[in-house]
Amino acid sequence: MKIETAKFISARVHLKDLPETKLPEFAFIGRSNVGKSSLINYLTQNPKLAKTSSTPGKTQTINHFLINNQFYLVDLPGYGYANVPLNIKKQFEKMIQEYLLKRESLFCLFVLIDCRHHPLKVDLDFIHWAGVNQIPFCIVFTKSDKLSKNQLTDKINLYQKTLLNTWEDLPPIFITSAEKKVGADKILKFIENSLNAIA
Ligand SMILES: Nc1nc2c(ncn2[C@@H]2O[C@H](COP(=O)(O)OP(=O)(O)O)[C@@H](O)[C@H]2O)c(=O)[nH]1
Ligand SMILES: [Mg+2]
Repeated sequence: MKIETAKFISARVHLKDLPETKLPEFAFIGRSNVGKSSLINYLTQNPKLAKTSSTPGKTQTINHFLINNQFYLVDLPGYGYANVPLNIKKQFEKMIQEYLLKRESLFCLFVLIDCRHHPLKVDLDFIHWAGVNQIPFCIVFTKSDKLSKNQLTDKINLYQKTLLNTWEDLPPIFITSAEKKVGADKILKFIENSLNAIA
């Protein structure tokens, strides 16, 4: 799929304030700093679309980007902050859960995982929550440029093995580097196939 247009539409906190739409949404979630905004920019070939930052916790709203007037990419706040007061953390969790559980136009969630990490409890817990709540999701490993090919294979095998301890099937898995421009083609193909399936 070719990205013709990518437009920032809104940054909102409450479900009721999100754009009214029948267009399908593909949302991005993961720990703060995992590379959500960078991936959205890479996918849309627009380095300034979503704000990226080396300081965790930059995106504190649900950000909608309209692509080709056909679907939305949605940048969600990160979960699993280290240095955020508990009440703020709870507020974020509520916002994310409300969106994921109630947004009717959500078609698929991309759960981003930094490929350098061993499976982390906060990610596994989130994946478990998504699975139990039947939220359709894919796993996207980010920052693949940070590992050698062998290291990457080992990490992903370990992750799959860990997930198979709990789940019978694995979700679709993508490997990406926004830095070295790896993996957008497969994600865009997945989105294209999804749109064709709905149409
Ligand atoms: N090496 C490398 N760094 C990345 C990659 N993607 C993002 N980053 C860096 O990771 C940091 C956080 O990225 P950002 O997209 O803002 O993460 P977010 O908090 O999940 O939205 C920034 O310093 C990015 O430059 C990648 O594929 N490779
Ligand atoms: Mg971000």
